[in-house]
Amino acid sequence: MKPQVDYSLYLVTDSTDAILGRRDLIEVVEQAIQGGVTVVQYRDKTSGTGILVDTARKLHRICQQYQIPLIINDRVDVALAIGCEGVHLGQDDMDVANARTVLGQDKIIGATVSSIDEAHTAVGKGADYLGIGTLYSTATKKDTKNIIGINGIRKILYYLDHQGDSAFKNIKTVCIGGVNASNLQRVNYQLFAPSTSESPKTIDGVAIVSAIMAAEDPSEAAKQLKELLNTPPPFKAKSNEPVFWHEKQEDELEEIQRQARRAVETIHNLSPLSHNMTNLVVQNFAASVALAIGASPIMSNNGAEAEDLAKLGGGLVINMGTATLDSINNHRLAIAAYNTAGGPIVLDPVGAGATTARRDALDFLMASGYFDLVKGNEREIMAVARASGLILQDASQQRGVDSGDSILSLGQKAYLVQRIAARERNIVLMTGATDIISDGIRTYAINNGHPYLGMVTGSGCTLGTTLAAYMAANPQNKLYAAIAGILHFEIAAERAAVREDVRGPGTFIPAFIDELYSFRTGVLGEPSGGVGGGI
Ligand code: 3NM
Ligand code: MG
Repeated sequence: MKPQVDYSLYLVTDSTDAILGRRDLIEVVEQAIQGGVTVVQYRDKTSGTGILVDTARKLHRICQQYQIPLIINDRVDVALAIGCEGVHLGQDDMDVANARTVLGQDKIIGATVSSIDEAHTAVGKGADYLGIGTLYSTATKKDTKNIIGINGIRKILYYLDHQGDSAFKNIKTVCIGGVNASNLQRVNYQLFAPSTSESPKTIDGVAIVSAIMAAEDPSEAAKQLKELLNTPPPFKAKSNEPVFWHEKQEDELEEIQRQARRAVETIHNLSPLSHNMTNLVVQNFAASVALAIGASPIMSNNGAEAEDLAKLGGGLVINMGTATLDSINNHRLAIAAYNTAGGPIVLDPVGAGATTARRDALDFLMASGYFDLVKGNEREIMAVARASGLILQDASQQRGVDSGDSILSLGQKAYLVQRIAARERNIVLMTGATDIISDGIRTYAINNGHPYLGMVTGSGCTLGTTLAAYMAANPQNKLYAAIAGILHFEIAAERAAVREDVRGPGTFIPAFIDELYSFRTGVLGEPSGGVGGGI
């Protein structure tokens, strides 16, 4: 009988000086098992066959003691010699079908895959599980051929999930490459087959070398990783999971209004920090808007400060307005800090489709962390769709940071927004005359706002400031919090625009700040344009 394997915390060993050092492999593995590792792969690229067999036998004894399966990397002969539970084969090793012939039906055969083709072949030849990677570049394996990131792994999961054949749908998967305590929860959360179905295919585990093998205390390290695996990531810990909405639309609108009123009050009561990493042009305006809505602004582009700031319980806005190597590195540090602390991050991919450098920056940022909300105009969201792997290319080159002419219909926009959100498991907002917001399940159109907003510098950026504060103060339901933030912002704009003292965009700005301010102390009225549900 083939053993049932729990792939959740998959230890891959390493006997090199850099990782094992002078410690005893068997002891380190035993400690890791005591910490909670669920399966062990003996990986040793340098020892001779005699030592391999000898060490594998010792490892097998320990594994058997704890009833943990032992898998041998590369060497079918070694696995056969010691009678352990299986092998793991790379693309250059013995082919899965041949290994099956040698080992028989009861052994576990895993295969490393980096592409849909490789996954297709490995499953077709009868692999029991796939090690999908390389997720992130890693010092542990320098000759990795393909770093495919979150997106690459999701594509493979999606492929497996959408084959008619149950062998594909049910194949077990682990990801490998650069997984450690700082990214494990996010990686686990982001790695699923992007789809709106209620049970999309997910990874079954994470394969780890250095974060356990090189740890000072492998048992403690494994224990910590296991705990992280079993708890939702900090940015989801406080939130309600999205639900499939079955209520009638009128009830839904009432509920949104009720929640929005509550969110406005919460901002007022909590005065959350809105941490802005933004460009020089809008810093002053963003700080004024944050104060006016009742939040507490901080303008800091220094990534080194982010860890301390993230602990204050606020939200972060990353504005890609000036995408330099320096700014991107600061953003990376801040993303890690907020993902760890759990505070919401709003990504504002300003002009993301305009230049190759900005596209690269967007790819880099989206690969380095989780964004609770991504907001942008039509062109920017199309660039996000490309970075997310949803479309191959933006439909057109963006000229400036302004939106340009619309090329998508309302329905197409809603579809795109919803699909990206479902893929990223976050919230996506496409701004425009009609704003479209979705958490991948629920999608709404909001018709508030005023054309003056489009005539003043930084209105988009300061909406980001507002959304970060709203989500930080209302983490239990970030979609409603974001809608409340949009309504606050846009209804204030409507009120300001019709004031007698406002004669154009110049006089609009101070009036807008006044209206943002008075709005928060009042009650959220009927949205004049209305929130439409059920797109
Ligand atoms: N295989 P760490 S990456 C053994 O991509 C191995 O196939 C990889 O080590 C692949 O957890 C890798 O220390 C090393 O990053 C993973
Ligand atoms: Mg190999």
